[in-house]
Amino acid sequence: KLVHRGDSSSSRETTGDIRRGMDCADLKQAIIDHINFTQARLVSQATLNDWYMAVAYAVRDRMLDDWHVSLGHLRNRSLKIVSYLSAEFLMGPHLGNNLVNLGIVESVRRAVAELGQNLDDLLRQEEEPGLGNGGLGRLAACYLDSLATLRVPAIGYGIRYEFGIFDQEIRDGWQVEITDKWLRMGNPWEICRPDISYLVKLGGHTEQYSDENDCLRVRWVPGKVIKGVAYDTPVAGYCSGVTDLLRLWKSEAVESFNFQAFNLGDYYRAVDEKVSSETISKVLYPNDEPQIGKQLRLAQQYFFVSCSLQDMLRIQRLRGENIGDLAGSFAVQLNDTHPSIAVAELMRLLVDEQMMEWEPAWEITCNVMAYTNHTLLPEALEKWPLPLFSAMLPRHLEIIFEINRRFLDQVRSASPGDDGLAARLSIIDEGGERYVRMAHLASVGSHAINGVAALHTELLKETVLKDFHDLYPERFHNVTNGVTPRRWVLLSNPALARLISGKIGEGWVTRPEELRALEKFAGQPAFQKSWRKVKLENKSILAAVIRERTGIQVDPASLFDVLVKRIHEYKRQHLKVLHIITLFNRIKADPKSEVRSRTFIFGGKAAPGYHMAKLIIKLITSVGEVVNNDPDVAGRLKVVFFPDFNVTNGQLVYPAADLSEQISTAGKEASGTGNMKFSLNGALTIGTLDGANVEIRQEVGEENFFLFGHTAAEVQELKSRGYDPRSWYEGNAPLRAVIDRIAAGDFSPGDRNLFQPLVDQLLGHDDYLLLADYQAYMDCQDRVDAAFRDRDAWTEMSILNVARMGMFSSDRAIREYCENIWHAPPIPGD
Ligand code: Z2T
Repeated sequence: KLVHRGDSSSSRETTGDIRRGMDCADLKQAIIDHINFTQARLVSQATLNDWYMAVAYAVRDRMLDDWHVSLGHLRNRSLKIVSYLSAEFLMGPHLGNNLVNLGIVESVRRAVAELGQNLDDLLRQEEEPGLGNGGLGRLAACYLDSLATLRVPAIGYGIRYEFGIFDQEIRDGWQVEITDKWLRMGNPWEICRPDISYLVKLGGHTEQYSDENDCLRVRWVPGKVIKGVAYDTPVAGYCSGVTDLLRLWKSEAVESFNFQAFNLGDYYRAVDEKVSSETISKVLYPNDEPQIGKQLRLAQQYFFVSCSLQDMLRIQRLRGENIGDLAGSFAVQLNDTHPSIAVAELMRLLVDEQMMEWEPAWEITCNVMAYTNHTLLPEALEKWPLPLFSAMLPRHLEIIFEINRRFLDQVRSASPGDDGLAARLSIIDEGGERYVRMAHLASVGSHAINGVAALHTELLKETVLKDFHDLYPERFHNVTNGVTPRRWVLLSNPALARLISGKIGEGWVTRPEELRALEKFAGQPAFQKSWRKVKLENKSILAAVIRERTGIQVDPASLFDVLVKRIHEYKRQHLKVLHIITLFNRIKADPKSEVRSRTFIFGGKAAPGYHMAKLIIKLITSVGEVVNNDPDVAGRLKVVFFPDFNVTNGQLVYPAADLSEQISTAGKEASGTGNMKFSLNGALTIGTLDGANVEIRQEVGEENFFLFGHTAAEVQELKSRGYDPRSWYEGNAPLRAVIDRIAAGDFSPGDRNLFQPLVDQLLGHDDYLLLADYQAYMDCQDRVDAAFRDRDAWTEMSILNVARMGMFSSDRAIREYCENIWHAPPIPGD
């Protein structure tokens, strides 16, 4: 029960009871209370999960004081609230992160130990909320951590998927998808708020009517109404005193009105309604980049956007402010185009429901919205066929037509006669089947548009959004992505964190530019030795887990060469496979040839419908099967596919890597964020000039980065000249030997043609230029081998990498958003 603290010296209303106690005795009592009264178990009967739940609740209790104060600031009119709209939040396990950010790891560890439990065992009990596909969802999570750490009032708005990203198992070398049941044991971190709920309309038609002033207005008569209920999760900043809010919407049926009147038929219809309403937030679409135009996906997007905007209007009223001043209270960030229907929905709420005139409503909308683009891949740009769109959102289509009409009028008056330009800029794609282009809607309706790495932003301005850049150059910004050093170093690599803090103090956690102070120890033998010891220990821990999950025994002394990310042709996991087979061929040609010991670790999920990606997984496991058991290889090469790569497993993998593989075709990876996590943990990067690799290399120094491959400009040039992969194949004997071995079925005994589609793609089209980058990649890998032989020089490079990674903290990125895009100051104090 929350008790008002009767302390007149404090105007803060807090919980004021013992649930704030952080000392060991308080924590122990709190945990036991939760075993007894929340889990309803006797301590003697408690399961491991009961202990986890009890600790989680005890920790959550301790977040509430800060949370109440922070939520109070949402009503402070002088503060702007950042409203981060994202279809995905890949938060990862909460318990460990909250312990780190509250600064209570050691006290909770002791309390738990005194109760006869082991904290690490309890941490492993948590099922991670996998409410995202990959980089985009994880970025949203890192940004919430930084917003709270920087004391910026913020709400992350999204969907409470009942089933997040599938769990991956590997059977017979193939990916098998298992339903993610993360809520199975309950979720101690969320608080259901049945009183915070909104109605969301779908389908139906529109009607015109005259209001009391004889103004023509539009009414949307929906075919169906559903309800969104808020589920809140506190997000604690790192030692900042601020706890922000992640608010996820669950869809429910509206209570059937006229309850007494229903007959049996109505009852069953009501049951069907309930099921179909709850479907909306049922499952995350597991596709990362290619968009799939499914109706339910559009319903999900509209559902969470409408709830979130209605919630913002409610908060605006709570603040006692006018709806007309919305842009002074909120900065809405659209995480890619997934929430871009917000532009039309805010217009509808303002014009149809708040009865505002079009022009002021449009000004508010543009001032509130900002749009982040995360990809240049044409197949990933969202567009919705007009019939599908108008069937679900008839009013929004009218509003979009009106936005477009006014927009194109301006375009035409600025560039008279240029019909091509108007057609290219139009929100509606009219070249054949008609579509709503969501990136255009987001760009027209936002005051700021940003890419996620310097190269990406430049390419965005030159290609996908070129016409918009010509029209509105001042709207364009770059904000290079960042990752939180709290989860990705402090929590996942405590030994490294301790070593660093022992040398330079703990300031680097929030001021990572202080890591530069490590530079002067980079050449020091004693420090290098400790550095290597930490890395070796992390590799041993990973080796044990690999053994347990795959049965493969790997040598922690070997070079750990790691490629973990979603499986996609543009990310070129199969280029890495070509490298492995090349080494294998060298050994088979001469078993005594010197091939250095390496462990190749792959991880990542393939979209269930992406057959080539699934075949690449099968290729990796099949090559592993042959290489790992070959007597001539004699254990020098080990190929591991680590199943179910997710946040939890990432925390284990990044700290154990020697070499980070960032080998996408230049111009294709918008930023990458795994590249940052590796380098922050002391891995050296082998990579192309793509995404944030460019800036990482600049920061760590080109002598500390293994660069290879065609540049984005060269890729374009090659393609425009008519790229012919077969000539690259024919002109390179080792490459030919590698491809021929795959084509001959050497890795697919019993099914010679298994990998034929892959071989055909490489020799026929090779859209991602593997063959053109092959030789450069092999040569670069040979340089890696030579460098790894010199242990001290390698260690020095590793230390310098960490020392110079400060700019890739998500705190830096969030400061840039706050200053350049949101104009949102922190909460004063502290
Ligand atoms: C995604 O994770 C990314 C881009 C998308 O475009 C969709 C998803 Cl689910 C629509 C990734 C980019 O591929 C990656 O380069 C980037 O680092 C990440 O978003 C965060 O910006």
